[in-house]
Amino acid sequence: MLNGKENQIEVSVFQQPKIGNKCNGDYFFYKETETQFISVLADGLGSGADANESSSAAIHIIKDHHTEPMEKLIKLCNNQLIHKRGVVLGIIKMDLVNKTFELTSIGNVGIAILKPNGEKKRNIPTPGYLPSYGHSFKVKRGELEPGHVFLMYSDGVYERSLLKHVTEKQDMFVITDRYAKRERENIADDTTLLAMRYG
Ligand SMILES: [Mn+2]
Repeated sequence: MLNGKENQIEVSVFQQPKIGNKCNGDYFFYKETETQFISVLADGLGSGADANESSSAAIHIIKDHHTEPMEKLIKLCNNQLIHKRGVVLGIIKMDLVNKTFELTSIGNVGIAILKPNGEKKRNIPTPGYLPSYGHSFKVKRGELEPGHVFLMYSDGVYERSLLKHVTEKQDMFVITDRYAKRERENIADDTTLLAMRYG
């Protein structure tokens, strides 16, 4: 479990490999600068070391170019993965100057937004995975409001359980810790859950 308040975004992460595996095929990264916050989650198809090779390649290329626009990041990632095993991917970018966000998920990486008014909204992913050819990817954009909570998770997370119990008022650590305690014994796939609050 990782957690901490870095400047404007409070982040907590729960990650655990599939029961019986040592190596996690999910890989994530997040970073806050003065002008932006970015978080990325990649889930390599399959599990274990082969999956990890692809998901870590995807994360590293985005890490090296994290200030580039969304479309460019996806393109870089796509090029990096040609001849490798595929990944599904989620990216959330927050513009801390203009107070806007943009996000995308490709394949089954879940993203949900909890608004300060209690509304919960699941993002509809673009079907498929990377690498892919000639595809366009849906990018969702919106205004960033103080108190906005973003959840991003791999398909090892039991989404119904997560969304049923979570509220926008909880600390990020509480969200990941309670999920871990409820579901730790039922981890059927590599699992990563990131909880992030702005403001
Ligand atoms: Mn998975």
